[in-house]
Amino acid sequence: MHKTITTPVLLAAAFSFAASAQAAQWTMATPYGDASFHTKNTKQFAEDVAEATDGELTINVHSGGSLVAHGEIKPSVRRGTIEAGEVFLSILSNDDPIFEVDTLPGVAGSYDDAFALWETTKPLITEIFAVEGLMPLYAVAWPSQGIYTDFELNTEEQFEGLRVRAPNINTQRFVNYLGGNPTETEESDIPTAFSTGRVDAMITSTSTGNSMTAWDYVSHYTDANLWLPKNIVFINQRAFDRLDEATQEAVLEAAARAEERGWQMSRDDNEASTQALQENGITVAPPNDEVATALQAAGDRLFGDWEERADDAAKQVLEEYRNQRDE
Ligand code: PCA
Repeated sequence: MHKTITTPVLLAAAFSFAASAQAAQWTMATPYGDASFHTKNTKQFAEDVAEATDGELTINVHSGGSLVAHGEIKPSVRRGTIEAGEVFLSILSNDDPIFEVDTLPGVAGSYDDAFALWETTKPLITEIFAVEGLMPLYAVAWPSQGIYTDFELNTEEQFEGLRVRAPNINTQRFVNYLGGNPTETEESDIPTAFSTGRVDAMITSTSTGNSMTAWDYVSHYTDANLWLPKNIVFINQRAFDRLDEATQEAVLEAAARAEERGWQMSRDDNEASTQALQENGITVAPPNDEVATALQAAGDRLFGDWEERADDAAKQVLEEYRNQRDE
């Protein structure tokens, strides 16, 4: 008799032990390698969450596109195959033109402006993600984008037929307008693209030039300050809802810290990477007048394109950002 009463109690106690021992495990994918400051920041975020929750939530970060290819990360998080992901925000431009507003020339050319653009676009981006059951956690800018070549870039004609690696569709359009031949290539495939002769040049940041050892295949970096595109980190809403309140709070808090830390890391990495490029023999210089004029003309066309594609909500947000910036 005694036994039949105590057993269920003991079982319940054992079960609750088992439940807390079975802490949540999330899988997260990012296309960027371990040498990228973005990945370092994201891994720190995962560590912060594990620490703050005492291991109740562990996030396993798979970097370098090793688990899920870049284009599959958002669909995988949406389906819940993985719980979290990081992508280059502007690769989502086919879903909505608001996602590529940070790869347009003349919109935000400094870290302060880029951050203000993020703050202004965040509510709309969050809304669009929510429709798919996704929740953005934070976004961090790359340093501004420039042009890597294996010659000194000083005339407009040099763009003619130049095979340029670009990280998204918008940058490909830009290359087209300059007269070049764009190829979309993942960051991790950059060395192969050069070594197999598929590309002669690339558009990316000092950071990616540094982490991909650009000096192995190019000699010049034209610091054109085209735009400061962002990575976005997001999670599956259902996975988040399954966490208890304290764990949810810990995730949001760690995300806020990751965002703040990440923007500073970007600034610092830009400086360190510029130095690394130079130390490894790359000539870093701003565009001359002729090249700057050509970039401006291509940029104007790119912007015109975007305005045709963008819906009223996206245009309105851009307007809001501009009004704030120009105040
Ligand atoms: N590095 C990434 C995105 C932008 C950047 O600076 C890349 O080139 O793929």
